[in-house]
Amino acid sequence: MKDDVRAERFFGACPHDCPDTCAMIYEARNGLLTGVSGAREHPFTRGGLCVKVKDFDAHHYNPDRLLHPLRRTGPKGSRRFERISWDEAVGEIGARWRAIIAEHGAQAIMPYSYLGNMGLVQGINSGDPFFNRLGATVNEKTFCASGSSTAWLLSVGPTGGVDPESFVHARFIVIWAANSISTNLHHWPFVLEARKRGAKVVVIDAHRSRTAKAADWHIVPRPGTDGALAMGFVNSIIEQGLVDEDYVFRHTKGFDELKARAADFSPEYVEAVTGVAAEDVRRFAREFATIQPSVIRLGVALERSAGGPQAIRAACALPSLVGSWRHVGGGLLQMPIWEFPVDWAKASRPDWIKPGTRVVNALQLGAALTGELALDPPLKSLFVYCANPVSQAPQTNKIVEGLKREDLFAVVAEHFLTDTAKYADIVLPATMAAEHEDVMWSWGHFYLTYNQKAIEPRGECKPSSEMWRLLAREMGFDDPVFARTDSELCAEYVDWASPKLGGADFEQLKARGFLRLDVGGPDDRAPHAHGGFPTPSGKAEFLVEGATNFVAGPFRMMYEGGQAGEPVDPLPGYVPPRESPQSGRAGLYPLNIVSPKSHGFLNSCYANERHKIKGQGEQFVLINPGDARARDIREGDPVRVYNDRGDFEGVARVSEDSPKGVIVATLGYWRSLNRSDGSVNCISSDAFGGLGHAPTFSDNLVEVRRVN
Ligand SMILES: Nc1nc2c(c(=O)[nH]1)N[C@H]1C(S)=C(S)[C@@H](COP(=O)(O)OP(=O)(O)OC[C@H]3O[C@@H](n4cnc5c(=O)[nH]c(N)nc54)[C@H](O)[C@@H]3O)O[C@H]1N2
Ligand SMILES: Nc1nc2c(c(=O)[nH]1)N[C@H]1C(S)=C(S)[C@@H](COP(=O)(O)OP(=O)(O)OC[C@H]3O[C@@H](n4cnc5c(=O)[nH]c(N)nc54)[C@H](O)[C@@H]3O)O[C@H]1N2
Ligand SMILES: [Mo]
Repeated sequence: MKDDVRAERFFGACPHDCPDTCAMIYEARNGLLTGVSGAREHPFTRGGLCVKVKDFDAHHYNPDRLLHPLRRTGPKGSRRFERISWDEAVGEIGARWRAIIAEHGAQAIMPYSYLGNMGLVQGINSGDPFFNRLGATVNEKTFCASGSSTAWLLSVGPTGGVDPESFVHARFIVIWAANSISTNLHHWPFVLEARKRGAKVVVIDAHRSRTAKAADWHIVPRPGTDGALAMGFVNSIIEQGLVDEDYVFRHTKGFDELKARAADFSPEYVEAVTGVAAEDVRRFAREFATIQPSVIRLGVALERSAGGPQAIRAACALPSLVGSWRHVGGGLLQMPIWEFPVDWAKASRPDWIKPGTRVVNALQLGAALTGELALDPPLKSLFVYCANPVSQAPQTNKIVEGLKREDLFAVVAEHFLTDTAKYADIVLPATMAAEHEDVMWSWGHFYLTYNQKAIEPRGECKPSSEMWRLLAREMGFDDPVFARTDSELCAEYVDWASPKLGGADFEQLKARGFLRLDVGGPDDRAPHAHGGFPTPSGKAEFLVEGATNFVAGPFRMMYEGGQAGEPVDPLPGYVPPRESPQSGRAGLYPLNIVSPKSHGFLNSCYANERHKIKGQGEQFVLINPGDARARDIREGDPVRVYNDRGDFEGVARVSEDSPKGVIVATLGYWRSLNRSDGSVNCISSDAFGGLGHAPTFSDNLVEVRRVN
């Protein structure tokens, strides 16, 4: 590379599924990406990048990247492929699909996508217009924050809640089932700033995470028992006379009913269920009520058990009970997405879904592919993009069994030959973020972020948008949306007329790289100081009447219908885990497993890069010394974790960080790179948690053995 070529700078936006959505700067010379840094002037991400993307430029040049379309030549999963052209790939997909449609109808085809890329134009929903136009089965996506969102909408409505930047004004900060230092890194400085100003930081977590270690107080409930804990807080706030009666009277609905329900949750009962000392339940209630402003950051992990979403409803009641919302920095933070002026109707075209089109949930991919769901017509083709189900979805052995079906035509668009892509019939090479244009919303702050194309794609990689254009032409779709450029789509998928944009337009976003939504400033914004909740009653609803279960979440606009239908408990409460030491399975599988995010990976991204694996360490299994001793397991021993759904191997880390009866193995590792052909989702159940078809990743029993 010549030194005399001046570096060009471009606006970048981290495309990953992370609340932080960092504003970045790409540096390019001679058409090559030569550097990536954080944009210093961004008020939330402030120029910092995490360990995962700090060498994002090198990620683009990873020698293992897929650079050409591939066609399978060996048995499924054998990794034997031949290089083909895009014309051949698209032609073959078209031919196979036309045959499938003629024989079984278009619903025999299903897309499967998730947040490998969060961009509006290149990400999770980018294929919706194409697949809805095709008439394919609708893929319901409830991996993440869906149960949480259903609970949120029932409790407080689609409000952005407390600005994460307003946390500096809080005096009592509760981080509930989130490991911020690993998963929401750019929020942590706001928490530390609050602490410098005198705030107390409480972490409620089933194990001693990095964030729990850094907290002033770590409260440790048994996995999936948070509903009882939250109801115990409600009980104790009421018992100790700490209710803000004026706020409750003016701005909430159903206090008397909530009080009656909470009467069953004495601190002593809560101690028996959750393992949290009765005195700690009382103390938390007292401090949360009296040290104002108090605020709760609801982690996604709180939803991952049978009672998760009901626990979130109970937690949502707390700030209203004690009037935290009155203050700047007081209340609840779930996800700011509810304020984003994204035009989902344009981005996803739910109006193109023909009435009666079936919906298959992503968590049940294995059951759908193996025939367990008895789908008619059966799935004959699967198109995976921005997702890696063999690593990330539950019951992965069932998924692998389904992907091996000779009569399934599978296409995977990817950066790498992942544990999923290796089973594809056709592999399509996708661009990385510096190689395409996009606009990002965020689920962790109030900024819209622009991602400029900085370099030409490597090899024959194509952006998702171009892939849909080619497939639309192949299938004969002539709607104008399939002829738009990426810039046009970026402009079209944002609702620029929304008051949240305060008159800004796409040109302004392009000129600055990011735009703050017009939701009030973090130093004076108290969104519900005077109530005004966007619920049917206009109040925070402890009691909801006549509601049925529904799937919410950021992607609810991608289709209409497919509602789950069963009645919702009018009140928050405690639903015990499906799999707990009290359940029948415990005789065979006595340990609860929690499988949170890895510090060094982003879901399964980067888990194939040697230097990232080195930083993160190999798949470990955190086990309490007592549980380890009982199984003759010592630090560093290879161990096998198993139940009737499958197994995986890891290395034992014996530590009090895991409470007795709980093991922790973090998520993301590729099973093909692990000690055995297994990873943590081999053991997880595909059952839904309570509301919103939430996953149950924290609701699984296992046993652990030393591998000799
Ligand atoms: N480094 C990194 N950052 C990420 C990701 C990543 O893979 N790696 N993924 C991104 C994504 S997609 C998401 S959704 C977010 C998720 O971010 P978080 O919400 O932080 O989720 P997790 O890290 O899965 O789990 C957080 C904590 O919840 C605890 N926990 C699990 N079950 C329970 C329970 O039943 N009760 C209680 N009280 N605690 C429980 C775990 O012990 C864990 O320490 O992170 C995002 N950021
Ligand atoms: N046990 C357990 N399982 C879990 C969780 C848990 O906590 N525990 N968490 C769940 C949660 S919260 C989530 S969000 C899901 C995440 O599930 P997924 O979204 O399936 O996870 P990723 O590993 O991020 O997979 C994204 C894939 O998309 C690819 N990709 C990235 N960008 C692009 C692009 O532009 N185009 C294309 N075609 N591909 C791209 C990446 O290379 C990667 O292989 O996992 C869930 N699974
Ligand atoms: Mo997630």
